[in-house]
Amino acid sequence: MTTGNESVFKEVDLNTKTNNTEHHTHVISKDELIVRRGQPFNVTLKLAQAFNADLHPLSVVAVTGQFPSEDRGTKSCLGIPDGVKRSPSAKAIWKMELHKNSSPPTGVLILTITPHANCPIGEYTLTLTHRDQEILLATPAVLFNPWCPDDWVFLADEQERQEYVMNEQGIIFRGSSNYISPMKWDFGQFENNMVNICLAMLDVNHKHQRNPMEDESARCNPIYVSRVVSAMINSEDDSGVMEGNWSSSFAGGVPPAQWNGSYPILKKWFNSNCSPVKYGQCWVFAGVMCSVMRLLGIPCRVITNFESAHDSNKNLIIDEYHSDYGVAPKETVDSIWNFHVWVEGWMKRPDLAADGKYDGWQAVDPTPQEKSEGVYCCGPASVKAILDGETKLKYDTPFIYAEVNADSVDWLVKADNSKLNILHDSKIVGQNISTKAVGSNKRSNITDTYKYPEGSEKERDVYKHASSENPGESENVENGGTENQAPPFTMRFDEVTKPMNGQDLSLMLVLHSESPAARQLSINISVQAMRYNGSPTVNIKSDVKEETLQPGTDLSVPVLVPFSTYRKSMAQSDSMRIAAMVLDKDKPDTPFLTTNNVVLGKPPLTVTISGDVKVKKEATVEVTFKNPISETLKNCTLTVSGSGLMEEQKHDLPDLALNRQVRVNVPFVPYKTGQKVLIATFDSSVFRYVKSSCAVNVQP
Ligand SMILES: [Ca+2]
Ligand SMILES: [Ca+2]
Ligand SMILES: [Ca+2]
Repeated sequence: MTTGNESVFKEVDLNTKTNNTEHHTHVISKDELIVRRGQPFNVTLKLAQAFNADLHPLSVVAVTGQFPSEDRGTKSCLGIPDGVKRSPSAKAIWKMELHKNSSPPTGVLILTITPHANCPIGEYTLTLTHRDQEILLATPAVLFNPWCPDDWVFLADEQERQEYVMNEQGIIFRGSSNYISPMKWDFGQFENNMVNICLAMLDVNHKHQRNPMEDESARCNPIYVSRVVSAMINSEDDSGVMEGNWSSSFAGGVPPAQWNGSYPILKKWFNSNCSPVKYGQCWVFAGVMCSVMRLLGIPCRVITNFESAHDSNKNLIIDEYHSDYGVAPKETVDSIWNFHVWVEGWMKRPDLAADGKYDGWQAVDPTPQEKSEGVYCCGPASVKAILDGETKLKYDTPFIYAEVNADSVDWLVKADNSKLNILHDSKIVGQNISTKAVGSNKRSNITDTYKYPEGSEKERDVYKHASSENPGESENVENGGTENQAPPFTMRFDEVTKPMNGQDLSLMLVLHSESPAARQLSINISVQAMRYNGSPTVNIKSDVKEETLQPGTDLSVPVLVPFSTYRKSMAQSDSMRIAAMVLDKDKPDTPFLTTNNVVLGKPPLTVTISGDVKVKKEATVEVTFKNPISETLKNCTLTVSGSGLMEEQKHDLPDLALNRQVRVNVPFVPYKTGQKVLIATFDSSVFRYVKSSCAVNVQP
């Protein structure tokens, strides 16, 4: 017989190491129980006496959130034997069984507990009752489970799960469609405290503030959770993670191009009581979102779309205006970005179709661009729905459809304010849609998952369908413009040498005509420094040339932009837009336009680690950079970081004269084993954010 004061419980063992390993969460923690839904975990309970289920049953109540409710799936009542009373409309009921290795006569019980495959994610409290006594059994975090066929985020392929859930390193592609440049990104989703950081993000989200009971219940749904995360990554409307800045001044914060990974950003946000971290641009927002999604257990990848349209007035057309004869161009609300970055999350979409037609990758975009239901967030939009032009389907499908497949219309605004349509291009928007390949650092081109091939009849059919279905269409194509005919000659830009920062830029404009007559042409070539979001910063130069185009032969017009001419303008810019406006003197009213976005390459930064690297043993990384220009580099800094390897370190370096090389040795002590990546960034007055990286295999 037990007296009132004697505990009936002797010991609880959460078997954290084994459970976490089986739930693929051992990389997050070996001390705290972190499990995935739809999959059992074992807790060992030692009782002071023999266990007889019929005489003295045992029950467990699992709850999450502030208002646990069986009907909302935020409370589950379990028992051995399973005789517990439940609400008749209880949702997402967990399971509990006695493991066969239990020994009831000696009071040693192994409880096999399975969170329902559709239960809300979050931190749970499990309270156990036996013989009128109660103990706190466990406080596991429960995450989504891509390994569980019943979970909406189930992903069948193990290699893909390793990439899209477990990989802490990735690549984000940037540049322009002709100059695609890979950048290492350190997701660091399993770094210290990430479970708390990501769950805190759900707790401070605007929907939770408004209705915590409903919000906590809705965390069972990856569609809901990814939409909430897309709102919370930006600081608009809420206490989201990051403030965007597309200006040329980043005072009071870190310039977006300086970040190398998500964890320093998320940690800073969490430690500053959810004050926004300054500053982000699209790839930073997307990189941070991917980390949060992977940590929560939603398979996720970062996507880059080149020549990405921003269709502000939702008519699936990008109107751009060019000035003529000194007329200021009409302010453009639409724009085409050199590139734009978002993420895709992998999940089922039973809300869109019963047959699973729209399951799979869903585009979600955390960059604050347009409000959706009153808040800066975007998606999830089914990639399959975008491919089919099903713009009626939620969420924000017309916006993402336009990013990858709007038509582009260029207008010339004349002195009398009339507009002339100089280019209607249905092929330019949405080029080389890219993501890192599974299991390698290669680039995978996934353009065909978003649209049918440009130039195909199917692509035009889908465009027409998308336009007719588009629920948000506010404005049709502007009238008043004169349709232009296809140019009677071809135009393209060729590289003479590979464009490199620090060297003169040399291109060739090549024109070709097959028509019988020679043409007298007036060619206006302008070079503008641009931000990657399509906004011009400075006019670098502009030339007018008179040339004769002979039938059947190429006319090559050299374009030379000396380093001394572009040096200052490009320090604050991302690309150079070279545009040629060509007039046939016999038809002076119909100019033709061709453009090319050039992204300058950067001089090399070398990062090397020699010898074996062991966990908790000091290692050294060597970083070298040589100044290739005849000018002293000032304000030189070196930043090194890498999750599992070191906290971010920033070093100020001396000025660097011509032909001088800087060599820096940075010691570090790795704290996690496995394949890691060390990223270094060199910054200076001329060469901004030169990045390089080095793979590190940290041995036990
Ligand atoms: Ca926000
Ligand atoms: Ca538009
Ligand atoms: Ca198109």
